[in-house]
Amino acid sequence: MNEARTEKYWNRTVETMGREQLNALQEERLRGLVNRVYTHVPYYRDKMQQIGLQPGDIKTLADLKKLPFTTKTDLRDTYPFGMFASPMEDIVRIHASSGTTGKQTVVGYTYRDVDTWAECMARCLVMTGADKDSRVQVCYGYGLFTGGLGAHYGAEKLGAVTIPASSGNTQRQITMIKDFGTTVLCCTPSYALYIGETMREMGISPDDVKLEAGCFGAEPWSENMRREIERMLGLKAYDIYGLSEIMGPSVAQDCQYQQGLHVWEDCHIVEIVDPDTGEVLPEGSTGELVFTTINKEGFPLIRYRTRDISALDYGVCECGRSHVRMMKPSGRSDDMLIIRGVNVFPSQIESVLLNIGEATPHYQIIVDRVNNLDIMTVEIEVSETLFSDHVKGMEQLEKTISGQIESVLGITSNVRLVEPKSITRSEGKAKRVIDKRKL
Ligand code: DLL
Repeated sequence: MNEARTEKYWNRTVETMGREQLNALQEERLRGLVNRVYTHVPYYRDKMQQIGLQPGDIKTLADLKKLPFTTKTDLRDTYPFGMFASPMEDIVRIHASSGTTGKQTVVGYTYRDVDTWAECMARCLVMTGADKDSRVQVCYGYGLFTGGLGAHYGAEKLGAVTIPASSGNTQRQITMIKDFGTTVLCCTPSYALYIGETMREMGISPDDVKLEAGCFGAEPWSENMRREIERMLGLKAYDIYGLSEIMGPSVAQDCQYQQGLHVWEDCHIVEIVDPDTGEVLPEGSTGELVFTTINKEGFPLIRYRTRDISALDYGVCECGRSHVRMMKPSGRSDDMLIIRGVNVFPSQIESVLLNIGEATPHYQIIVDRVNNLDIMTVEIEVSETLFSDHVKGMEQLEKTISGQIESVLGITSNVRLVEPKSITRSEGKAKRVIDKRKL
């Protein structure tokens, strides 16, 4: 158990560290990181050499902008382990998330990395008021997705009773919430709403359960949705942000004042850049979040372009934590969709369709939210001959496509074959996605 822990903080020394000291720590760790990747990751060494940069050129935080960006494409090019900075014998965990094509983005953690991650997650849980007497039900998916195990290790580090429920089987989730006296719920905000709704259908009111707080994230959600979840579940809803490439859940979370999400700056340097030019933007500007991981061994990243749009606030927060706050991500600068917590790139669906002879490349993805659950429908034009054929063949093809989409993305979809030329042709960029969800 962490000695520095008090009622209010998990790690007071770090969480309330003065700006000067925090920046000094970041600089020291940045220098260590640059040396580490230059020595151990040939991909980074080549990139730096190409622009004539030596590790010794990076001395202060102001030098950060000399370093090249890292993008999802870099991770794909080095798939699966090419960016690891530790030998495989020191890697103890692997996670993965979807990439823009069939290949996943693979990340690796050393034992120390898993511990650092658990520390950050424990800080997030304590920010919600949780402590070792809490009962934390983790309904994020367990597996390659970072949500389940990420929240789990943090809850265990805190010393709370950890309930590894994983996602799905909503009625059973509610029975556990009730019978086990769950006080903290960790899941996506859309699943939280669904749990709330199912609870109501089961005749269970928020007064019948002991829920106090929730760490909800992995997808964008609005303030309205926050209030709705709070009303339905009778808890205080916190926004937790993260991405597999950086750490999974716990990169940032809001405190009780909910004026932005504190980014754990002893572990990450965060910048906001212009999504088009890559230029670093002044404090307060809205742009793309870029992270440099300064406290990771296995898979450290330099200036990783998240594609998430946000802004930073370095102002003093009433909670006493000095770490910068990022505003709720307001969208993305690419076409990635998050459907039931799963990252989906339209290009992944396109590649499934192109592998199926009878489908034409004209398709549209329609996303909607029905009863608080995301529903994805894929409309695809088929050839004249197939369309005039009998219905049975069409149904069979719809099933095949839906099955293949599920095997690639891991989520179900409704597939609808439509008449040739019925999908509106575009004169510019094709509008592949219609997102009807009102967040
Ligand atoms: O979603 C990690 C996570 C798990 C975060 C559980 C929070 C809770 P990925 O699957 O790699 O990792 O997806 C990362 O999800 O770049 C954002 O676009 C989006 N995202 C994550 N958290 C939030 C949030 C996990 N609180 C991508 N608000 C990110 C808005 C979020 N978007």
